[in-house]
Amino acid sequence: MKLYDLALSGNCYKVRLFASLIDIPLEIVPVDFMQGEHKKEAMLKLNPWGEIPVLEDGSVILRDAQAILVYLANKYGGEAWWPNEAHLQADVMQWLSTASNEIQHGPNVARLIKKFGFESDLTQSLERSYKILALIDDHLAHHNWLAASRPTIADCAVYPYISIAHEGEVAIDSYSNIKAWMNRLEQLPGYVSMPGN
Ligand SMILES: N[C@@H](CCC(=O)N[C@@H](CS)C(=O)NCC(=O)O)C(=O)O
Repeated sequence: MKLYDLALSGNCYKVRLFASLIDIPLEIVPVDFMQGEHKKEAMLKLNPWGEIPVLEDGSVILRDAQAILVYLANKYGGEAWWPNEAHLQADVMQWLSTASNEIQHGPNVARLIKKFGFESDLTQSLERSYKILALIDDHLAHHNWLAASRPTIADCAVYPYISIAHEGEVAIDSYSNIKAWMNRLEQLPGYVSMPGN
């Protein structure tokens, strides 16, 4: 199974982290992002969106980190990580959406601006970051894990960009429940880090 990957990408890290937690081997195919390889013909054949991560598992080709997590959990991770029960599955899904919306437009954008010099609205990305961090911190005051009372792909989707939020100069030190949750996640067997966290 191949993961078209960039080491510095939090979205790619979501997949690397989960694959490691469930102990499945991934063949990492580094994509030369700085040279725009993800926008060239070979990669666009795999993902016309021109984005990574992309997973290739035999004839199955998938884009979007959240979708890839659902696939891997369903196929290889089992019910523990992606519950069957309707309300628990929807609970996990809420957080996958949070990862691709509020987190992507908050801490991820702040990091793109501060670490990589992207042009975007820093004030807006910081406002969005602190709004979602406060909500997550409140949630974690009463929950050890984001969804389903156990580690799931919800945690794998939300954790990466929070763990590197400091690279966007988003301060997470005052969010004690988030910090405790990050510690719990970092103690899971198979946990792997990414550059910066
Ligand atoms: N919805 C996608 C977004 C992936 C994404 O934005 N990937 C970045 C790298 S972290 C990328 O490939 N950006 C290239 C571009 O937007 O042109 C996901 O969650 O995987």
